[in-house]
Amino acid sequence: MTLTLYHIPDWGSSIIRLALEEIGQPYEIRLLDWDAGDFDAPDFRALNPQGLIPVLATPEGPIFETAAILLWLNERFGGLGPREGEPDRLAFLSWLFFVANTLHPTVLAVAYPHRAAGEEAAPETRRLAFERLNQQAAMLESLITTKSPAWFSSARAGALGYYLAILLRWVIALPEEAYRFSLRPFPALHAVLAAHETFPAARRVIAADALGPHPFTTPVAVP
Ligand SMILES: N[C@@H](CCC(=O)N[C@@H](CS)C(=O)NCC(=O)O)C(=O)O
Repeated sequence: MTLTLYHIPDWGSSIIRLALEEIGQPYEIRLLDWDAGDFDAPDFRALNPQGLIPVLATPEGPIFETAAILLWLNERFGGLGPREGEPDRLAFLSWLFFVANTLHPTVLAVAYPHRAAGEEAAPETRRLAFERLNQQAAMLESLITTKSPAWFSSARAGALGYYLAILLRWVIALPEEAYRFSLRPFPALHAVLAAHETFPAARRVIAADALGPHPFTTPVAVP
């Protein structure tokens, strides 16, 4: 089966690259160049009308949206979380969609507040989004400490860990120091992300995408 990931290192497609390495499924990388207009090219828009990555081309057709791709990979190949009929499936689905529908937009509002509300409202939008991000991280901290889910743990890699690893690295390394997200108040989440840095599949993506030595816990700030 040929799987092709439309990709730019350290963009959202790195989440899918981590998942593909984790399940051990061969894949090809199609590198895109945003400045060259690749995202507006008709053949790319035919795959995802939004003109966004990640997109995964599969023998069944293209699939876009991070959570949809993670879920499809898990249904098809396993290894990223509980599948239909397996224990704790409902909690896994709930938290995966919490990250996709709630935390992901919050991260984007912290990183790019002007997109959500225009330049004038950007400072207040960012301040409120930063508060929400910390509340949402507290929910994940509580999930780990009270439920110890096997699919979101230091013991094994999973869809949720890799999804969060890339999202949170963007805001930990935010150029604006006042709104840099810190893992310090969230030791259990820190431990899960630290473990995800060490898994062999992650090490391969960290090298291939040049993400740096401790990319999920202490990413280097992009100037
Ligand atoms: N909800 C989408 C968000 C995807 C997204 O925002 N992708 C960004 C990169 S991380 C992108 O392609 N941006 C290109 C642009 O804004 O032109 C998903 O989860 O797949």
